[in-house]
Amino acid sequence: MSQIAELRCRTILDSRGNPTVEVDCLLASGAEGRAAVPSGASTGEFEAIELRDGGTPWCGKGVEKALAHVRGEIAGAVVGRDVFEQERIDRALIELDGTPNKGRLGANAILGVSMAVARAAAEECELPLYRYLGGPAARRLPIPLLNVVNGGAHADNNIDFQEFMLAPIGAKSFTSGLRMGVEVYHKLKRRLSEKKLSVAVGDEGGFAPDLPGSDAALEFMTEATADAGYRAGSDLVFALDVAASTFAKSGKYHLDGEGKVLDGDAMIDRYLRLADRFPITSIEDGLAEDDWSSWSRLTARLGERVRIVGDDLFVTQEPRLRRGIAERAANAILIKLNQVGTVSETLAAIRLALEAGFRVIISHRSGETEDHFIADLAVATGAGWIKTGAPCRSDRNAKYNRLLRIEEELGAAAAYGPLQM
Ligand code: 2PG
Ligand code: MG
Repeated sequence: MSQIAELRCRTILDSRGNPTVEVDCLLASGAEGRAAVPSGASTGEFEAIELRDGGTPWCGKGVEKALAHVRGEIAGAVVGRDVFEQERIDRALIELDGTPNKGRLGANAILGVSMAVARAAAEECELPLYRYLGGPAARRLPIPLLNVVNGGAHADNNIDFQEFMLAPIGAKSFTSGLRMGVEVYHKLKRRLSEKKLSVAVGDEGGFAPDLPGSDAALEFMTEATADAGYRAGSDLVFALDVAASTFAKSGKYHLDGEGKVLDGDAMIDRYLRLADRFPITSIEDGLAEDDWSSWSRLTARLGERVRIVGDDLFVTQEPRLRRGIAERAANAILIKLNQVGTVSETLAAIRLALEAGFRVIISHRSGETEDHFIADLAVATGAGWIKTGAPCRSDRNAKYNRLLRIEEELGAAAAYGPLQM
């Protein structure tokens, strides 16, 4: 009865108004699971390939080819299988695709099916997804990294760095941590308005004003934290996603907003200065995805104090993560399901990272849907950290709201934050 009977799929819209893949996995028992695939803007060069149709419909971003693969070849390989065999199903899809980057069938087609299979399996045994994926001991709610100032490829302002985040590390629970972040978010809005700066939001719900530079964004966040009655450094700390690959050209970093061109070492010096001035818990993609030697220098100089997070550097893929561990290129990894394209490979990357003592941050994409799979994934793996935008816009809050419900469900058993900070 736990056999997969049918796959259904369709185009739905993501938060940027682009089409994306949604898949339903129907079982012989009548249980079913549904999943939707997110999409990035500052996409890493080494990510699995999202198949888009090209041409004029949907401005070239249609996903009909990916959907046709789900209905055709993928259904052929998956229908009739036992839904509980996630790893074998994922392996079969990887082999069916036959390319190293899932470019033939499309990582969007493959991931939609992989996630829908996991959901259907959880439904089949009447367990919440975090319990199905994480087992009876899963009880750890993540610390949210709330992206309250948006720049880079996620906004049309002049800020070079892509994300400025608040992390309520001093909270006792996810619910109270989220509340602290929300309070600071609203105080920040007021501060920006008072200075006649824009409070229009970027792709991830954070404010996107024009500012003189990254220091100014962090100064505003420090002030807003105090306005809300909290201490920056103990109640809340800050995190950055620089997304440096988006402005790196031939070994140089072009900070157009600030009118500067820096080399890897000058970028590292800059992070040291920022970390001296502000309580920064992590710096993601501070350097470009192919600048491995600078990454190792950054980790050597700052890794004791600050988590150095590889996103575009690792693209949730084990081989790149293994290299990063060996070369001490980072000490943390950002996890995105669609960078690798299956649930099993994502879980394997998380396991490897945790074994290596890396911090693990489960992440959304800048193009999201109402799907909140990653909230359950964060609890299932006990990662202890999640980044899913500002506490604003329903595509972002779908994840935070799901975590509120999970915390309620877990009751006294719930824990907040990672086992090791
Ligand atoms: C990132 C992500 C999510 P995108 O760089 O970490 O914030 O952005 O999905 O555009 O790659
Ligand atoms: Mg990133």
